[in-house]
Amino acid sequence: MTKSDLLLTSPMMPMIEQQFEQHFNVERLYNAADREKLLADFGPKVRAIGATPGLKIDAALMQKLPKLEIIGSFGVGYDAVDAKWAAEHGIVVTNTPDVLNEEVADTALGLLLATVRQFPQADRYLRDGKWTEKPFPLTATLQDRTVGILGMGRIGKAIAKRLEAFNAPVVYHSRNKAAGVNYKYYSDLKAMAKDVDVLVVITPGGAATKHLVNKEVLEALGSNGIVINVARGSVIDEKALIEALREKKILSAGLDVFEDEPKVPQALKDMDHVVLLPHVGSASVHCRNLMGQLVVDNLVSWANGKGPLTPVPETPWPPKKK
Ligand code: 8YV
Repeated sequence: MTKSDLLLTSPMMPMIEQQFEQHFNVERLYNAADREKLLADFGPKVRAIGATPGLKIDAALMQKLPKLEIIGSFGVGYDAVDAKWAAEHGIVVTNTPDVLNEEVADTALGLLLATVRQFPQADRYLRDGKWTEKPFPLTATLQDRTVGILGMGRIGKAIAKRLEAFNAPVVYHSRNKAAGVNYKYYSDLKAMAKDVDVLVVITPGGAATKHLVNKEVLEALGSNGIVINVARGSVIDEKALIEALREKKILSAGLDVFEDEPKVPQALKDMDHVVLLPHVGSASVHCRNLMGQLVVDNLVSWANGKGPLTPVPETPWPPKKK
């Protein structure tokens, strides 16, 4: 059987690239000396893309690949791929849902506890030798807080389940009421922010959610409020967040994601009342292997004529004809 041509737009885990090599003719755009030449020579044959969210897969790129049929994107979030354009042109996009739910929910809880109880700050305090002078100052607690979750999808539900075990009342906001959950629903984000002490952001990124958490929402959260973001930096207006933190309009923030990763504003790094992580929500060996295998399985299943396993909602399988 002849192998299909696959374009790697950004580096992927070795276990992914090795399996791609077995099943496809692979060309690497990410280390091409002449990107345009590679696209001109190889582009007309490309039927599949392997991608990570690091590089935008937009109309301009897809237009150069007239035979493109499928994009296997690493991660549950696929805001870097123009899925609408892909759908209109008969191209299927796959992501890696479910396999990361528990890991990202674990990270969210870890980040929440670290932020509320200031564990990273306490660690720095100990290392700086300050404990021998006096005890670390008392901190805020999770035990008197109601948590508002922005986004009650698969990961939102896994976070809510954990919060129940921590005795924290949960409410949520999403575009529509989620089926099968009994937590109080707010159709209005600002109204929810007013009623809670913690806002956990776990809604997809992209144009539809850009800067959903803005100045007004942060002000509604109030001076005891804590923001946790394990979704996408774009969901929060980062400038407004920095302003709110600086002016103590909210208490603190725990952030795993940023608007212009891996660049993090110096203003945030200079603050001691925030906890900052380098986008590690799903970054365990265990979880990343599951995600990587799902990227491979999607493309191999497609190449074997059985269709992809987890196409995104915008591009159901089988696709409409180009
Ligand atoms: C990954 C993520 O860190 O799945 C996602 O949407 O944000 C994370 O699990 C990311 O995809 C890796 O680049």
